[in-house]
Amino acid sequence: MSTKQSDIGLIGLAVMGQNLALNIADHGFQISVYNRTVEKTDKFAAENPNTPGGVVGTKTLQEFAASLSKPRKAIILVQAGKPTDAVIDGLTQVFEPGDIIIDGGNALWTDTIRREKALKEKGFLFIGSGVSGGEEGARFGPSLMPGGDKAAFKHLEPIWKAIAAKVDKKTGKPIMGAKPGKPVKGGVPCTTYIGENGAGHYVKMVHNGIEYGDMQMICEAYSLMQGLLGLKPAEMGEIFSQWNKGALDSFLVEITADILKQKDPVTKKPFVDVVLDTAGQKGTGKWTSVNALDMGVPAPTIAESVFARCISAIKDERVAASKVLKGPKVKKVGPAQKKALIKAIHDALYCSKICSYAQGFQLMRTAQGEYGWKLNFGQIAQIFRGGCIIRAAFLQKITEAYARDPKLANLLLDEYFNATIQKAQANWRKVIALAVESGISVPTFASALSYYDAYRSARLPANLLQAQRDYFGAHTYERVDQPRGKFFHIDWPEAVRPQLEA
Ligand code: NBP
Repeated sequence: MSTKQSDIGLIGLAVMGQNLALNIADHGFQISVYNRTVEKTDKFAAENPNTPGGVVGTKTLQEFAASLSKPRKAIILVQAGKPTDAVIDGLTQVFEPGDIIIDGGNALWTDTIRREKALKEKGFLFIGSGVSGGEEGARFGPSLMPGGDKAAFKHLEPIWKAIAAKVDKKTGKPIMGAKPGKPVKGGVPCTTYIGENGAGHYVKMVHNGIEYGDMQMICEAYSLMQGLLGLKPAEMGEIFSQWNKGALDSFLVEITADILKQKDPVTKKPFVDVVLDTAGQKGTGKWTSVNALDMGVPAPTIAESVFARCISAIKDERVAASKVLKGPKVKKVGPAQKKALIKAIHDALYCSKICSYAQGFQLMRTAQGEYGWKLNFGQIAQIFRGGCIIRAAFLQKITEAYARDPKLANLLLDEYFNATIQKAQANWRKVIALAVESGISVPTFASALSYYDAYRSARLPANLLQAQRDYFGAHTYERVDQPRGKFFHIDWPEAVRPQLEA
């Protein structure tokens, strides 16, 4: 065992912890590791004896704490919720005031706010950092979204910058090709200090909500190509590969192309055809949608992507309903229109994606007011460009939009996104109309378009709604011919004259 004290420690040697520890060691930092089940620690340390920085296995929290240089820094990568609290409690027994605890799990941001406050009272510094990119990202470069004590982050920053994904300074494209023991050199790291207390975990949560939207939108494009054009998976795989060379260039489109071209090893049928159509979820998409409802921020496309998973999960009910509930015949599109329809589906996907991201960034914008954070949206889009699941060329456009106007009220108002939607919206509408006429469910495409149409409406039918509320509940209403903030009520049903309320 090393006599040198470690630069950092990590607790939780499951998939994420093991990979992040190796990433850190690859960058020349000595890391101490600890896991509740000691055998995992022993095995992990034994399997990785020669990393550039060195891995030090420790069997107790006391030994773990004693092995770290001061101020001690410990990353927690255990199951979110109670296990994280249990580990924090343990660390406070063996750490000293001034030491830094970093939670890299998928914590609910309000838990992070609570933990930071409680730890600060005891003199400990706390960072809640989103870690995105799954196993592969953790190993070779995740997108890292740290929030919490800024001074404490200074101690973590060199390590976070070293291990984060890197993108090319000019193109913004991820720099790939890291191998065990050989991390990529140069490039802009996909990490930046996000904001105080729970800001990092909040941004990670919204990232996941956006990810839910992206995935469902891609599924709807697939469903339309299958339903309207009768395309086979391999052919659709080729189309997604083509799309990945243009505006839709992204990790999720790239893996979709691979998946659609994949054959089932057992039956040799297209792999997607043998996968059951029921999707699971772990909760971050739901958290995003619940928070949107709590704050009154319209994020319908993200919420629809969560509901789409929910309806997929009631498979037996759907199978039974499919035998009873009738819809229209699918309007098959002939070969002459094939190319144009594929282009239209591409455009529908791109426009819907713009709306979904507009909603995600609106959420963050409102949250910063709610929680007193100062978020830099251009930088947030920048750190999403590499390492994480939603990495995409498109994010560069978001960074540029916020560079043009850091106070941009909604991404839809940016000149690039506005012009893009102007150009593509006829196709977007055509695709949704065809889907509706053919009885193909496209919840995220349709909700994105509805969001767009509502956002660009100077007058919505909420006038009638507010009148209904005044009728049955005396909820009062504002008038178009009076200043905002003046409320009226009329005595229903024999209303004669508006009467001023207090
Ligand atoms: P898991 O979420 O499956 O957690 C397993 C780890 O938690 C093991 O090391 C386990 O120790 C430890 N643990 C548990 Br469970 N209860 C504990 C307790 N009471 N005290 C101490 N340790 C406890 O691991 P993961 O999939 O690697 O994810 C780690 C974190 O990263 C999670 O918060 C997750 O949401 C987040 N995340 C995961 C991904 C991903 O792709 N998997 C991506 C991004 C973020 P044991 O070995 O003794 O059981």
